Amino acid sequence: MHRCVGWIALMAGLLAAGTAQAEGKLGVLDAWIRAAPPGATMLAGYATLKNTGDAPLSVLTVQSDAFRMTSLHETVVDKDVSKMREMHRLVIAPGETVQLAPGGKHLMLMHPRGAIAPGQKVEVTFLLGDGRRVVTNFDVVAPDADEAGGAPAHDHHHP
Ligand SMILES: [Cu+2]
Repeated sequence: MHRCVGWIALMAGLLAAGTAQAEGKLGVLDAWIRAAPPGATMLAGYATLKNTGDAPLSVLTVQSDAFRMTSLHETVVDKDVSKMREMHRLVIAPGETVQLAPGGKHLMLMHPRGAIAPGQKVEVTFLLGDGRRVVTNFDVVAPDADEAGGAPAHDHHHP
């Protein structure tokens, strides 16, 4: 009897351990950086982030050797005024997709170390809450190309 209970407890322990291994997996799609005029100090990056794993994942921030300062921003409208603020943790549920897009959440890329020209690829690393890093290449795209479909007139823009 007691041995039997112990066996069940052991099995339960193994099952719990199995569950603990569940983890979120970050997929980054359609990653691009909006090209800016030479000398621009603020650029923005956009992408579709998808959690393809079976547990929530959190993105803490981004890093790139191509810029001196990088962060995750979101745009909020407060009394008709569009403002940006830093996001310190972007949580993505299993199976969920989060769009980083003009006028919304974006990568804030400041003070490029060199020219960022259309056609170039820029490596960006996403830092996850559990310490993992996801390295992605972002395509630098000229604004004309991405706005062919007609972006909102009061699109979020950087000074
Ligand atoms: Cu911003």
